[in-house]
Amino acid sequence: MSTLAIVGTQWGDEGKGKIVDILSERADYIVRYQGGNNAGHTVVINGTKYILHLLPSGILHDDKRCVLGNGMVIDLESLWNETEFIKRVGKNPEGRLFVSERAHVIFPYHKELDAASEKLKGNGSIGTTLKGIGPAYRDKAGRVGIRIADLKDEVSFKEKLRWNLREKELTLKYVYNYPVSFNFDEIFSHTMRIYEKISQFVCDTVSLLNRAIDSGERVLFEGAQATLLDIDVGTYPFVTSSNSSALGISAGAGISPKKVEKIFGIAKAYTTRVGGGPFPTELKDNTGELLRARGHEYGSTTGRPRRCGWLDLFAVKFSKEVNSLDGLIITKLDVLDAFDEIKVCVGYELNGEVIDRFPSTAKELSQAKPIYETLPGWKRETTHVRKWEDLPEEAKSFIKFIEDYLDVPVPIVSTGPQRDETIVRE
Ligand code: 2SA
Ligand code: MG
Repeated sequence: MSTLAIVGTQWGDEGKGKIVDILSERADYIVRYQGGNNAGHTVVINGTKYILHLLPSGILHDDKRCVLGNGMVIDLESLWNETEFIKRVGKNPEGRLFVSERAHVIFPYHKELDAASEKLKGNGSIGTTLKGIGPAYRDKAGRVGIRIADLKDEVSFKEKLRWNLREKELTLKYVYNYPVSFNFDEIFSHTMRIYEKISQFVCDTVSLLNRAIDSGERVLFEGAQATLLDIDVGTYPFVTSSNSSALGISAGAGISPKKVEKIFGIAKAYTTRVGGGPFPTELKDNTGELLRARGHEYGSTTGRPRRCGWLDLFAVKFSKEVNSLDGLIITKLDVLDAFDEIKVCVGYELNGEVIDRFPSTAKELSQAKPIYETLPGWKRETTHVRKWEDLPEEAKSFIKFIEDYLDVPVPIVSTGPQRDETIVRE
């Protein structure tokens, strides 16, 4: 058996796209198991930037098979657009893209509900990507969702769609005071038109993956969003609506937890968050601005500026615990090249006391005061460094500090967006 998972350990945008792209070399299958087109995975190949929202980052390798698992919520139009996009850049998805017929479909009413719910929450809004993710998962849990497999049977699909349109119109009007009327014929025929285009990719990915793993093929699971955005262990309610830590792999890919062999986390050398919710190490000053500017920290799906702050190792330690990490990959080390000194959060104080566990509630987390260690900066460019030995001493000490604090090895350090701007330690 040879399975490996990559998960974010912060609030997303840790650089999973780049790392999955590199590790895809050693995989036969690359699998997404949760979320939908709220993700924005950036891969840079020979200077060209590709942003993927739905397709696994492995799709840019010609010979790799890619799976959208049963745990995902899929906007069919976005899927079709993305397959067309990769065709335009010379990649053929045919015969190597597999979309679970058990995955749920995102409909226009999910996006309307997302917007209506955010509007009603006002200042307390979550800051979602407005892609309809939460409402689609809500329908799944409420057992009224429409799955891709439902589109095979037009009669029953019509019935389910009719019921949903009615329910959503009533909800939007009476709960949210946000009246919208949906055109059944338009939504039905549009969905069927797109379904016909993507139906060639639809199959039973649960059997496919179990058989692939059982026969020794190498499977790489690509987490989207991150552990602190996980619906169960993240900073609820400021989370996404899926298990975006390693906890979601088994359910979202339809495989036993016994089949996930190794789990690597990814952390940026600092921290970012996009959307609302507590963020103890956030910097609303020039240092935060500098991190944003140097790290190009803008949402790759929505373009929103990301909130920036120092590396919160106390939070990453919680992610290490939850995911039982075998290693932690550090990305965007080069963003710190410009700083005289670098702060790292090693604990929190809550109500005047040092706490020994990561808070369970957003309220506690918003009151937590970070405890920092200050490390010397290196003030030298690391982007072109390819070998561990060639890193400045201070940069090596920074990485070693992370390893010691978390008691986990850092096998890979990324110093730029390009494939080769990567240090793989022996
Ligand atoms: P949603 O849309 O229901 O999943 O939003 C719920 C929360 O989850 C956050 N979220 C994300 N955080 C970081 N990166 C994400 N992907 C895009 C990117 C986001 C973008 O790569 O930059 O472009 O804005 C992502 N997707 C969801 C979201 O901000 C909410 O806090
Ligand atoms: Mg992203």
